[in-house]
Amino acid sequence: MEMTFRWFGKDYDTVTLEQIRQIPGVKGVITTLYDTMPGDIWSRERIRMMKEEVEASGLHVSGIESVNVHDSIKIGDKDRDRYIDNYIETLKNLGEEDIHMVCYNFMPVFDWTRTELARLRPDGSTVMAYTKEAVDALDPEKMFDSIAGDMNGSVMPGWEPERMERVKELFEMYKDVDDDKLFENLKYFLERIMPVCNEYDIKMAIHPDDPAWSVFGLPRIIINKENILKMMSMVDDPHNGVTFCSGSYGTNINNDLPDMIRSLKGRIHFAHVRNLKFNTPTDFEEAAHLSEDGSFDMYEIMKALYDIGFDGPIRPDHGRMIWGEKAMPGYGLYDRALGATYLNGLWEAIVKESERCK
Ligand code: DNO
Repeated sequence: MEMTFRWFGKDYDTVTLEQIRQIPGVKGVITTLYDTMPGDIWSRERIRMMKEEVEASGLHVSGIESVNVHDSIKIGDKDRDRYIDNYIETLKNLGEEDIHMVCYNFMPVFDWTRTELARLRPDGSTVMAYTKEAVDALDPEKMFDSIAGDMNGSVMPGWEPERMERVKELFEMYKDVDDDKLFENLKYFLERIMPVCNEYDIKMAIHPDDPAWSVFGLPRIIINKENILKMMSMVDDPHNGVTFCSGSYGTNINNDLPDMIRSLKGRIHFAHVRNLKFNTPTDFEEAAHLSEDGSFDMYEIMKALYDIGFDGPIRPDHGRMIWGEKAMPGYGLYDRALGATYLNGLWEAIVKESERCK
């Protein structure tokens, strides 16, 4: 595996490339052109500039998170082919610039959803949290307003204000889309992009729906082992793979994370590893990466990745806000750097132990 760090670009991130470079074991960043909209074509020139900027700091681009998918594609609207053509153009341009992993999601309307961005923990850190009761009581149109105050001035991925202004319209557009239809639209999209992914060796890594269940009655399909295996077989191409995100699949306590990892051998192209702490089955908060701080056995997660021969990029995921840092919720420097170091430590121990037992 290769330890990486997510970076939103210098105009959007409080963390600098110079800081990332000093995190032990981190050589690559996962980045994006954050100012592009779903459906835009990413030009080669802009991709090259992004790469050069990252490389000038001594790091390299390990992959993209995300090239977002236009709603017309998810809905299966009549203009979807135009947007798929644009997506293909972007993939080609990324391939030409030697970038080979693209994370994306197929979630309707909202990307990941939390009900609190700064829940105070007993140690004084703040974390993102989710309670089902809060979602049930909330009008989806008010979702953005209810969390906007805690964004620390950042634009959070999937929660761009321009998009949130259109929530009502978006809900209307998705009204005839159920799980089956969403699966069909995903299949159509994947079948169209696979030839270019093969030609340029671009590994597509779908991000799970977070949380891994339907919110506000919207269909959500990338939520469990059964569905993800269905997706793998419906377009059976090694370039059709997943981002294994422990914090997203782990929202559903019935998902056995190490078992899911083992069932996806060869198809995990990217890993997000983080821990959650469940207070009740419907109330969880994001913990430190350390197993003891949350509900997951992080050793078992890393061991499963090792056992399937995972060799793609991995990154620590949402961190707590600690040591007075003010940053995009989940994406500060300090706690994610601690997470990277801890995950690297687990990995080193697993590798050495396994080699000793051979
Ligand atoms: C949240 C992220 C997601 C993820 C997208 C992938 O912090 O993990 O926003 O990047 O769903 O497209």
